[in-house]
Amino acid sequence: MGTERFTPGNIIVTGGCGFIGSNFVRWVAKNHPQTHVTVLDALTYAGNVANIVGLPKSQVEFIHGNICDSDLLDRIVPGHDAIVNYAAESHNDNSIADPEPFIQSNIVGTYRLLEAARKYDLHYHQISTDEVYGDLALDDPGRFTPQSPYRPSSPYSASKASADMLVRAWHRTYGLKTTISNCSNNYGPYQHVEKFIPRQITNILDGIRPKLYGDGLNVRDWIHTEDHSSAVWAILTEGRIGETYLIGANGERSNLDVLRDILRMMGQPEDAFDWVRDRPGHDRRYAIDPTRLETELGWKPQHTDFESGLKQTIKWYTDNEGWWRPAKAATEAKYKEQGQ
Ligand code: NAD
Ligand code: TDX
Repeated sequence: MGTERFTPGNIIVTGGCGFIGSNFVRWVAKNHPQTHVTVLDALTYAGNVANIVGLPKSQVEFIHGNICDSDLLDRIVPGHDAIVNYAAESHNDNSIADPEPFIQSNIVGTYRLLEAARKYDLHYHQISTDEVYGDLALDDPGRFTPQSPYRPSSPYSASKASADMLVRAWHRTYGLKTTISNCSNNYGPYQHVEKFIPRQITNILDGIRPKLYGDGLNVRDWIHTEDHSSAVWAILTEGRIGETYLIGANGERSNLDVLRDILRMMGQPEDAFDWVRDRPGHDRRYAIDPTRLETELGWKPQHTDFESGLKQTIKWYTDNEGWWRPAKAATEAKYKEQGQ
């Protein structure tokens, strides 16, 4: 416990051009320059190579490809010592409108990566979500723990739960060196404008009223994406093989409170938003108990002041319109069709 027992030299980070994966790539490049990173990303609507530009070419290599492509995996996996799988379709609303890509990327893709890790004897870390545990009531004193039963609600969370089950089976049956992390809601720069916080910030910048689902009392447990990255590194290098670690930073807040914070910080009246149609099957509350991560691996979040993290995030979207502008109109058109 606590002592580093796996020193990754040459890792594959799938989905490394997305929001959280690219943060991990930048984090590793900065904090562990001795580790080489091969980014494998299909560049779906959510992937953007701009998220990893400027990193040293000697340390970070980009390969454009799909995790479901086993021939490609046969070509690129040998010579690496770990796969960290961030690649996934990640948006609940999209999974409700069209589940098929979620089954392919999240389940079949994980299966192909596990097989490649088995064939070439690599460590395998699966990036998962707290949503596999379903939801909690607002007045439930409990939080999710590694013992919580799987109870996914949406096609997205069911696909992530399926992937976790495959990872567990590959560990138990084939002895693959696996770890899994289930993290709560991330926020920070480079998040796609379809997600709650960036959608509302960019709506306000565009003079569109923010949109709140249902009664707005749903609770999410927010963590800054940098803290997610440091936790994944701790688990990859020091975590017990075969184990699951929950990642969270005690950041429970209702959507209504977060939206009011954003409105206030952007100089708008706190009621300057629209109530819109609720998400079908909308999970009520997520809450993570990160005790195992803190006590076994000594991990602690650095970004513990949500208001200051939110302010920095608002500033980043305000200063980086060129990054989000290309995705904005199509995202809002899709929401309009869905009545959201
Ligand atoms: P994202 O949608 O921003 O990025 C996903 C990335 O994966 C994109 O770059 C995309 O091009 C790539 N990708 C998708 N399908 C692929 C495929 N078949 N082959 C190769 N690349 C593919 O997602 P995100 O928010 O950064 O989430 C990353 C991971 O973290 C996902 O596994 C998600 O389930 C998990 N997660 C997200 C959160 C959150 O709050 N966003 C919380 C917990 C866990
Ligand atoms: O316009 C909106 N209005 C609104 O009220 C949007 C886009 C969302 N919401 C609500 C729905 C949720 O209660 O805000 C909350 C957050 O929504 P999302 O950003 O879509 O995130 P969520 O569904 O909670 O899932 C996120 O966290 C867990 C990530 O997208 C997942 O990939 C991750 O697994």
